[in-house]
Amino acid sequence: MSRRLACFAAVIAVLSPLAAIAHEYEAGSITVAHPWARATPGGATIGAAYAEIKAKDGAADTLLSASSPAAGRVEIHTHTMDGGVMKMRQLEKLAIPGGGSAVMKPSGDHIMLFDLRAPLKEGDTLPITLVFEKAGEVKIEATVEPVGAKGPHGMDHQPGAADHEGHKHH
Ligand SMILES: [Cu+2]
Repeated sequence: MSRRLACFAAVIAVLSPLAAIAHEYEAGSITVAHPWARATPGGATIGAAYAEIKAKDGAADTLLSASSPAAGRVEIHTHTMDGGVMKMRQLEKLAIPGGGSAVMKPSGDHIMLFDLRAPLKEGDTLPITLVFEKAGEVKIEATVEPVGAKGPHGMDHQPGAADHEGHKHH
């Protein structure tokens, strides 16, 4: 049933640009597009959330921190390669370029949730508060997608600026 619903949602997103645009949060020069999180399996108490964060032209901003009533602690993370092993590292802040965006996605930058008070279940929404240097607090609701999902709303990737870069390997 949930699989059917997911497919149905994806079809609506394709057919109706409005449905896709609706899942965005604007505050000042900041837009947070398609925030989503992965469902957590079993008794896992750690989760991750992703989004594209855009800033208007000439209005660069910086993501300073994040919090959620659903988690004891929330950090901004990135993945780095260390001797061929992918590792997670905490970021003190994340730059949002003016006229561009920071794309948080699996295997890249992400919002890390520790001490989840309950498992994240597919179909739920996860409230997160992002704190920006200039835009201040921005409250968003991430959709919870299946365990192992690679993108929001049934997509196979995080939509955003990375679409135009091709597949770069750093
Ligand atoms: Cu992490």
